[in-house]
Amino acid sequence: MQTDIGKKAAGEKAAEYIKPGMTVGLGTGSTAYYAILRIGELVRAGMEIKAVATSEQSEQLAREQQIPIIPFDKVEKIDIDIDGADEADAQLQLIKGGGGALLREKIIAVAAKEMLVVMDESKLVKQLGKFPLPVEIATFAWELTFKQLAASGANPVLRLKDNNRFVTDNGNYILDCRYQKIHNAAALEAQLNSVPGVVENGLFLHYASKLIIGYQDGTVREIT
Ligand code: ABF
Repeated sequence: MQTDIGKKAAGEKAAEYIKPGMTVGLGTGSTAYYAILRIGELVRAGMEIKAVATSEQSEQLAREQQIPIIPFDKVEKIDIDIDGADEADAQLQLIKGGGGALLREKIIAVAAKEMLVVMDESKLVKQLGKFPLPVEIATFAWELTFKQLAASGANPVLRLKDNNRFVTDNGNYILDCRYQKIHNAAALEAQLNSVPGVVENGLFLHYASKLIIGYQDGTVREIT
């Protein structure tokens, strides 16, 4: 697809950083998809790596590509985590979670020595917030958590899928919070984490080591 030229270029560029013997985190989304395909080619060509997946979707794709998935109790340290993003700024602050996998993605990202964020040019923004911030919440009394966030100015919307409440891989709901502009991401993350019903938020402020940005002409730009 025309729109995938940038995604494909970014995903394949990220796979070049994978070296034999590494343990790799495999992200979720249509850009990480291309990294996983390329890593599968490397594995089938004989490269020995181990992998963990950030979602059931990425685990299934990895298995189809014959990438060896190991259980988390066998993971010493993740060398490189390759994952997508919904928005990223030049300070490597991200909004993630459009795919609903933000909790597992953040658990993997924090355990990785390096996080390579693969994206096309449309994801690079001057200021985070135009993309609604996904916030994963407990299902218990979710209406009260909704009201808490609404009162704080989050302008939340309960995420639906096929007219039913979207349920994450972890059995939780997601509120998509329409801030439009996020002026102080660190302060917002602390505020969200202070709400008991909030399980995790889609602000990834301290994890990305490098943005790998693919363009429609097939070129790639990196920001570190
Ligand atoms: C995933 O990648 C999610 O956190 C994020 O929503 C998604 C971006 O997907 P895509 O690469 O398809 O735009 O990690």
